[in-house]
Amino acid sequence: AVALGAAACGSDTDSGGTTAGGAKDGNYKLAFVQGVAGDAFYITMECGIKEEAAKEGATVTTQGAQKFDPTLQTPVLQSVIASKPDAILIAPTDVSAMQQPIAQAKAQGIKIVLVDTTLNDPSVAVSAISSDNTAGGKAAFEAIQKLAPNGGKVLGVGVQPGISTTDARDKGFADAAKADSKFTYLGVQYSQNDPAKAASIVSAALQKDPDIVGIFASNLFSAQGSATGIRQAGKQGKVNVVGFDAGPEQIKALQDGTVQALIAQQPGDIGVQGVQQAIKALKGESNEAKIQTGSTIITKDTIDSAEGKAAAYKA
Ligand code: T6T
Repeated sequence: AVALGAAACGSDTDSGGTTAGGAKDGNYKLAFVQGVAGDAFYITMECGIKEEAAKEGATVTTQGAQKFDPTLQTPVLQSVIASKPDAILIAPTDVSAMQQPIAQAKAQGIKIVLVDTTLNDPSVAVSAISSDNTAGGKAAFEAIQKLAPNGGKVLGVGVQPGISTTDARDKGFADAAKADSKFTYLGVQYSQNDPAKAASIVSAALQKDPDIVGIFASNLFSAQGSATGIRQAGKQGKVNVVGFDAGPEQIKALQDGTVQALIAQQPGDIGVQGVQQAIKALKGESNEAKIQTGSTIITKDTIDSAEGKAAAYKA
């Protein structure tokens, strides 16, 4: 029972509910609410969720709004609540705006697991699972330090304030850049998760400061657009670009030398652990309130290694 538009996970991870005799503890109904639809990061996470759910005899439905926006995610969540799942795995699109809508799900007796992003008060959830995003931002700066040992101007291309993950990455990068006197931190500009906006931010910044040595783009769409901006400015290989995530376009930009390093998260693992925590809560077992998953830096040198290939997201 593969739904239209279902993620192509590379193995049979369909958990369409055909659990004849396989369900262990009651055919749990899980719902996954993505930060946004059509994002390779959440698609890869969905693969991990389905894989683990299938092992448990649980069913999964996946929904995401067309934009990374709490005003669009809220009605998606409300319709998911109305479908009465046992647990919801959700990537909240804003640390404060999604607090109340998620509390409403909890009030209906639904177990909540936060995957990827979190809330100002994550206690509404049984578990919150994410990458170490502050460390990821710092690692991005360290990659630029290696690529541009003489220092210079560096720019951040973020998404929008209020997203726990990208805010932490931007801060990790900014703090590390400010701590190295060889570098001048030019601040962060926000793409609103729109690659075209990220491209124009980069073009304009390179016109204003043609001597920029490094750019850190803190998520997939910002990084994709930053690469476009670099190409438009004819600066491939002249400015060091480090992007978070490892979507298909990003891998291409790394291969063709527009981007120098990617910090790949482990969305599949976040999904697997999210399901495990949801099932534990449903069985009345104890939860891990906070789980941090790993990341891998991919460069041109490691892109074709087994590790590099495994780190690439599923489209
Ligand atoms: O970087 C991921 C995710 O971790 C972040 O919260 C939002 O953007 C992505 O989904 C990539 O587009």
